Amino acid sequence: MSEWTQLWLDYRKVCDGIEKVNVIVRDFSKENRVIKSLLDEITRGMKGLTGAEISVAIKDEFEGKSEDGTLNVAIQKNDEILAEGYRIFRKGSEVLLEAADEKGALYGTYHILRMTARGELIDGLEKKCDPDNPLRMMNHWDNMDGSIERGYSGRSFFYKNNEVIVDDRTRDYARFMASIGINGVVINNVNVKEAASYMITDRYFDKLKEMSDVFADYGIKMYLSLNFASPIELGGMKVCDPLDPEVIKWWEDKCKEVFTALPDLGGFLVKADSEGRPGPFTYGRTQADGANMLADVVKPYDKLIIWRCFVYNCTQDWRDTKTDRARAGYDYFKDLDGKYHENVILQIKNGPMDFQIREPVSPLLGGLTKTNQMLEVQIAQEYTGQQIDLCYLIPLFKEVLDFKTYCQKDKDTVADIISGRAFGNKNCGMAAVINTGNDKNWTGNDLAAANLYGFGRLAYDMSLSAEEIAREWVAQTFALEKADEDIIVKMLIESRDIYEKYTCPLGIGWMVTPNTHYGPSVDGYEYSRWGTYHRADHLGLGVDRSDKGTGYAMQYYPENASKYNEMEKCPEELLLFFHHVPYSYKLKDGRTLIQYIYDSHFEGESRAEEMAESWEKLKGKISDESFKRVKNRFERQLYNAKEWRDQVNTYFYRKSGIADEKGRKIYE
Ligand code: GCW
Repeated sequence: MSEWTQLWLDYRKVCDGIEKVNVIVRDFSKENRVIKSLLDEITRGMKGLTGAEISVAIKDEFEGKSEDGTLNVAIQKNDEILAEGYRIFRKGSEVLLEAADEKGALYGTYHILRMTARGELIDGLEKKCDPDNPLRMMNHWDNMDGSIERGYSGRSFFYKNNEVIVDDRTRDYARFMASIGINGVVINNVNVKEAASYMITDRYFDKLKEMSDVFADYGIKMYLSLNFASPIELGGMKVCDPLDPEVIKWWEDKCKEVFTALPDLGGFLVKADSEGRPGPFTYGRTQADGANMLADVVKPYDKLIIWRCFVYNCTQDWRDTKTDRARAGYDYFKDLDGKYHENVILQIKNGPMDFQIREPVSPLLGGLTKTNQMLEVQIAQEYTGQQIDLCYLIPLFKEVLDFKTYCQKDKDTVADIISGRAFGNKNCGMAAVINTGNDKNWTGNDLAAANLYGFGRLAYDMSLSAEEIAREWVAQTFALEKADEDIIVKMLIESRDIYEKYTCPLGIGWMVTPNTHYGPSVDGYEYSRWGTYHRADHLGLGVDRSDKGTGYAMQYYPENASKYNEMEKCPEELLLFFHHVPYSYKLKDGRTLIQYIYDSHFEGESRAEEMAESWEKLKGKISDESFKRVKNRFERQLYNAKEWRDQVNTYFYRKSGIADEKGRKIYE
């Protein structure tokens, strides 16, 4: 038994009637590392799924006549297809896979295996796929001591005791990523400290080169998070001012060293001036000064600087109701639009705060029109259940992508902007803070792997629906009868709504246990320095972000600003994000706000119970181990849901003194 599962690449036998699979590769070089991986994978996959004998030949034509029970797969080059895209055709026993490059061929191979697993590789098939986003990245928050910041599935499989690990698990990880179309991986935490600062020194070059080679076999570029204060910490300099010629010279020498040792490295991700990390502000410089300096230094090597926009004042005084953390990203970055160099990408979290279960879309997305933008989401579920509570996040990501920013007449959605369709740029895409660790099942909760799978598939093809993605993942992971597949798909699809209902209401966010961010603590952050308040009193709750409050709503283009600015027009799911609302305020369905809070919390908890019950129906239909792991997570989720329900209800009952109309149990 392996120490880890194969996730959706389990390749158990699901297909009858194929006895022989012949694979030939035309035009591509058989020495190419990606083609080698492709051939390994199709051999392994087809063998597993069909039980067939596999023959792989690097020649132009199949030999002999194809007999019944034979599948002939030809992989060939077609320069007319876009980079990293592919075409799949099936006619009779012949399957043709065409791609312009090796990566496209590899993605197409995984698609063939996916369809085989689902019985969809049928006669007459024609499938055309081109990637929507140029960059499709995973961000690891793994530390070199083996811990993972906001990691909920064990320790890092990249590092142990300040050493880099490269082993079979690295290769399996790369396979999983390639199978969902990921082409970039940042391997270390954005908070670069201690040993991680030395990743750009010869202490780690050899091991990192080994890792980057494994990734390259699967068409994946490795990236590193960078410590902006490296000139001080590694170079012994007094400053890291981005405009200081000696600092620039230090970076030039450093990058020469780094890219000589690690030629395939894609570039650097930088968290600067954020939550105690160093940055250009210390020297009175702008974010653009910092990003552009590094971008110019890496340009001769054709590398990227991905610069995070998660910059805000984290030493706020809760008494100050004018400062608004939600405003910060836009305030710091908007005026510099157009000043960033071509190989800089600004990486923007989906919401203006921090990966809450419900937030408006960041107004920076589309607020910037002359700057490369990349969307950052988090599948690690820091605030959305920590891979204990089920929370399938693809519906949330779809909402973000579909959001109309009104930045121009058409092609103005977030999807248009980050894919480059809106402004014709190529340095852009999507990144996810990943949810993996060295747990046997990789993601703590087996069902949390749906987010891992889903993110990659969505980043490649944004037209897929949340349900289609869920179905693909369930089918490949569990290979169940349709009715049982439906049970899991339904759970996934409903899980976000359920989680939202028993936690913080109507976009207010937070109310979590400080530091750990799991479980309720309504006032946990209310008097803290982090800028995350609900402002509840005896009359109502919510943050006034209208033009009469912090003015945040006005950061949007007028169509959205006018909607968010008025309580009556504001989408209800975001009501408390934008307004301080009386408990007696009537929602559209006639219920008062306080009644809505009670109702949603009772409903969320009871639907979580139903979800846990429906899992019981799958006993004996999936592996016992997997069944038990998920069952255990549901037990913990139910405990959590009850705590949330009761603490939130009691809190607002005590504040408002208004009883539940339905007379349910609210503790006093
Ligand atoms: O959500 C917050 C987390 C921090 C994290 C930070 C960030 C890596 O609580 O742990 O630090 O966001 O995104 O930089």
